[in-house]
Amino acid sequence: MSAGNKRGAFIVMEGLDRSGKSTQAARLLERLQRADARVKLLKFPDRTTGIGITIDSYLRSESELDDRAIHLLFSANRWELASSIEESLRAGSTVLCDRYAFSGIAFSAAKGLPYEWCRAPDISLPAPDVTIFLDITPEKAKQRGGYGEERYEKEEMQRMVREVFQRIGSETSREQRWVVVDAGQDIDLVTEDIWRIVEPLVSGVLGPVTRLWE
Ligand code: FDM
Ligand code: MG
Repeated sequence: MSAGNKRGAFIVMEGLDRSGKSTQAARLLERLQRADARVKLLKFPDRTTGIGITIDSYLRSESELDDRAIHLLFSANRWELASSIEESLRAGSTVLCDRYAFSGIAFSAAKGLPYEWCRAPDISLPAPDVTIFLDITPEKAKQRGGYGEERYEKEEMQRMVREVFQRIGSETSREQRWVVVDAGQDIDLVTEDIWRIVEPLVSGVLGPVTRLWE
């Protein structure tokens, strides 16, 4: 990163299950490392923390939890890492995040919880400088070798999740950019589209870290 009062960029990748998000995040990490040594890759849920272990057990259907309780745990899992995200950004690292608060809203609202209620606990989290939404139809996602065993990996659920993601995108402010990438195209073309969005941010961004929906 160049000198001056720049901080690292906060980049979030969102999308349906099997949209290629994790593959693209890994490719982007590699490319960022070549362009700029300091980059951190995070993934939510972070299944390694105490809260994350509870979330993991729920997602694998090994335990049951009230819809609101699990929603708040997903949010708490972000809050427990929020200060370290801010510190990394201020120290000049690029932070790349595989899922964030937008998944929190999309999946819980798709289950029928009120949209505004779902958004509330994530208000004031560090806001991404850009969110890249890897858009794919649920039909096409399903063709990619089918879904795994986890809760939510069902076509009907994914269809509703996509609708909520589209609402989030339409309501995101200009400063907190939401960029849609066609994830149904050839994998290398997706990688190139993502790089075009991220490359201008590699040298860091000016101004303080903003907060979600404030
Ligand atoms: N998920 C993820 C939620 O329901 N809420 C959240 O806040 C987050 C971050 O967890 F089905 C869902 C989305 C997905 C599942 O995600 C696990 P990964 O990316 O497949 O591990
Ligand atoms: Mg998954």
